[in-house]
Formats: sequence, C-alpha cells, structure tokens
Amino acid sequence: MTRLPSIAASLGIASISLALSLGAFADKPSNWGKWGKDDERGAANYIQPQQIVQAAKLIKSGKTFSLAIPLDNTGPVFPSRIAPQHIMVATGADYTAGQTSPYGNAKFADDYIYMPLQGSTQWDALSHAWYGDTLYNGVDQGAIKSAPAAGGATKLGIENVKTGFVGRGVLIDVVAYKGGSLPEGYAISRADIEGALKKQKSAVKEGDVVIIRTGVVPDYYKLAGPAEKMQFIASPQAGIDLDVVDWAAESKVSGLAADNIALEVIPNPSPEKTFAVHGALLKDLGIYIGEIWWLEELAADCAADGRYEFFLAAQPLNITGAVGSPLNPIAVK
Ligand code: UVW
Repeated sequence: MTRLPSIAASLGIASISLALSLGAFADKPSNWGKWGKDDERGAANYIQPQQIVQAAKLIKSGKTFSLAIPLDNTGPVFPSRIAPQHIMVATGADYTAGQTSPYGNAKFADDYIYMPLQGSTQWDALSHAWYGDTLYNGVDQGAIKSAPAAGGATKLGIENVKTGFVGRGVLIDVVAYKGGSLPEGYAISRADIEGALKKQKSAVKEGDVVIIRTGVVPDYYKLAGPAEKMQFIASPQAGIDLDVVDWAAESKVSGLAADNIALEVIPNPSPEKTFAVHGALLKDLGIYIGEIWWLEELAADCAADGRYEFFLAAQPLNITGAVGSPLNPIAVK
C-alpha cells in the first residue's frame, strides 16, 4: 500500500503554505527587539568576533569535511519542489560535432543551474516561513515580494547573513545516541538532545551552529530507484519537535541544521503543530534552519576522536532578496 497520497494530504502538499495560524505560539520565547527594532539578522548576531577567534582554536588536525550532498538531480527534496536541474549550454561535444568558437582557438564550456533554493543542502532565511501576518521582528509579510522586479524578500533576505555562520559548530549525534537509524516520523525531543550531548560529553555555547544527525538523508541514498525515493520523501520523517526549540532558545544558538528534509519531524504528531518548529525558530527567535545536510564522514570522525566541536564555515550565497540559499558547509577539525 502506498502511503504517498495520505501523507501528501496530511502535509498539505497540494497547496502548501508555511504561513501558520496567528497566535498559535504566542506563549513561546521571542528574540524580537533583542538586537534592535530594525534588526534583520536575528540569532546570527550571537556570533561575535570573539566567538570566531575561540572557534578557530578548535582546529587541531586541519581535517576538513563537506557537509553538503551532491548538488544534482538525485538528492532528496520536499515533495512540493523539483530537484536541481543542471543544464549545459556549451560543451566540448558541440565542438567535436563541428561548432566553431567565436574566440578563435579559445573554447569554453558553460552551464546553468535551475533549482529551488531549498532544493539541496541549504539555509532557510528568516524570510522563509512564518505564521500570521508578520515575520521575525514584526516585518510585515507584504515585504516578501516577487522577484526580480519587486526585489524578492525586501526584508530578512539571506544576504543579511552573507558573512554569517563562520564559527563554532557542534554535532549532536542522535542516531548514535539512540543506537541506530531513527524510526520514520520519530519526534526528536529535548531529552534526546540533552541525552546525546551528555553521552558525547560535549556542550553547546552561545552562537553555535548546532547540527543534528537524524540519518534521514543517508537512508534516502540507500534506496535503489526513483519510485522508492519518491515514496520515502513523501513519508513521515524523523526530525525535531517543539521542545527542542525551547532548548535552542535557552542555549542561544545561531542556527539549527540536520540531515533531513525539513529539520522538524514531519508530519508533527499533533496536527495543530504542523510546521510549528519553522514558525517558532524563524519568526519568534530569528534562529536559522539548515536542512538536507550530509553528516556521515563528520559523525564517524567525531565518534573516533570523541570531539564533536569544530570550526564551521557555513556561509550562504550572497543572493539578493532570497528566502534561502544552497551552500557547501565545511567543518574543520
Ligand atoms: C520543508 O521542506 C517544508 O522545509 P523548508 O521549506 O524549510 O525547506
């Protein structure tokens, strides 16, 4: 029996809207005004020069780890989106077939990518998701316009953090803590996060990017064909629940990332909390969301040397008015 239609319906994929119902999380912690009434950077403000200097001291071996999946059309994407399309517009094969170069003996290959900016390893900008009529720091939803003529996200665009997320990263290996792959639709709780940190003997500091290993993305890549993969991405997935948001607020993290498709558990076990983690992190707290990260080699290395902290360079592309950005995060140990 395929679960695709029922899960798709419960996620509201046909007409997906991430604008959640007004007031649903009114009693939740908020960072509005904390960095000024016009602030557009949110929790990226936690990363100050002093923290970057301290984070650089975590570099001991010079080993580097890419935390990105391959940016191509084989990766997992949320079912409402297409996978990245890589298009070649000038190739060596063209010349072999008789094409001549307008530049004499000098030849060029050229290519384009057409993709959802949320369609690979990514950061969500603070303009990506909200509930009610306003976004982080009270920005009116009308500030998120069409592009390019109207400017796209005229507030809270990803370019506000073009230098952001260079500093201390911490891996929280929930897969290792739970002793294996998480069951589909597993809601990672605050107790899981605190338990995993205790097991690892690691601590989170103000400004950290916290990266949570769920095992969802590696499980996707283990599947054989397109049909299984499509079914997998439309099925329930492990991710964080709302009480982890409270922990993140108290811990003063700058970003929360994971190797799954939406960071949060989908669907949420409580239907009224559909995409509530997105609203609480991005709108209430200004904490950035990272999704579809790749953690396998880094996790193996952390388990081997017992060091789950590292220097992280995870800056987004400087895309004007974008509500998210693909990136190739690099952990350095
Ligand atoms: C989902 O996949 C819904 O999350 P995001 O829109 O943040 O990519």
